[in-house]
Amino acid sequence: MTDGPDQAEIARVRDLLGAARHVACLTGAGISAASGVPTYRGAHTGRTVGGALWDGLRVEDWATPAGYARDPQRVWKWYSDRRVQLGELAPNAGHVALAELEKRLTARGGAFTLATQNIDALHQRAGSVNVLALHGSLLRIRCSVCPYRREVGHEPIAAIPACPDCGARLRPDVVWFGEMLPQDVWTAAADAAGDCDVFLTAGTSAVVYPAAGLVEIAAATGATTVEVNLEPTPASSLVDVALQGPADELLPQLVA
Ligand code: BJW
Ligand code: ZN
Repeated sequence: MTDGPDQAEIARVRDLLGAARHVACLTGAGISAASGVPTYRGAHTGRTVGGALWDGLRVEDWATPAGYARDPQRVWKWYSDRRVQLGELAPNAGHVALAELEKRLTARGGAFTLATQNIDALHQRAGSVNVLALHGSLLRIRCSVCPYRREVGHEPIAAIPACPDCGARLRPDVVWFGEMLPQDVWTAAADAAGDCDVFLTAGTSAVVYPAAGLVEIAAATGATTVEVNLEPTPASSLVDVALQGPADELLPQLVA
């Protein structure tokens, strides 16, 4: 347990969530930090690596189509290693709390939409159902050229496979910088942000767009907005309630 926000603030958010008709949520790497998934930037707890520098590279340097074209084998191996590592990790209390919130809301005729920037599928493994994976999935690969895609498991894939349909190089089915988010997924997330009465953002540095714009959409359309993060972010000055602390401790308190 950390010092964290005072109990009155926690109780206020708990009441808001308890009375909401539609809760929409945006999560980022910070929610998976307690599971051992490294974050990309920002503060981090002792349990994980933060501000990730992988193999000497920053995410902005290699998570681009140009980065893959420059050194496909290195980038491919990096994704393969992460997929293997993910197989050894499990959802934490933060993921479980959001799955529980969805269950409660739907049981009383409400709605819950979870837009996540994470590619780790830990929300789904924790039991969340209405999940919008804005940046794709580590557990899917696709063709660089044609529509071919397939699910993959946690086993390493050493060599880059060729597309069975067109022969082109396969790639991770994730969204790199400069690429569009899947249109249907983005539209559903933006619609939810515009429709919800409470918008909860957790564990994101709120610097990568368009995902970071969801809280702006929610605030502009009158939702009460709540942020849970280890440190202040660009979203903190916009939200109605900013709670500082680890998501795996705060989210269970908000949903209790
Ligand atoms: C805890 C915690 C604990 C730690 N508890 N908290 C305006 C200006 C300049 C550029 C742009 C702009 N608008 C758009 C762009 C381009 C770009 C962008 O946003 N760049 C910014 C960096 C400026 N966006 C894009 O390119 C996007 N596409 C797009 O805009 O399409 C339209 C377009 C097309 C063509 C041309 C132009 C426009 C696509 C973005 C794709 C992002 N992809 C990645 C990689 C995915 C694959 C992979 O992982 O390998 O997605 S980048 C990386 O960042 C990843 C994440 O999903 C994403 C966001 O990171 P997130 O989740 O917020 O994590 P962190 O690490 O940043 O933050 C963790 C936070 O948690 C920290 O604050 C910690 O304090 C906190 N924390 N432990 C609670 N226990
Ligand atoms: Zn193909």
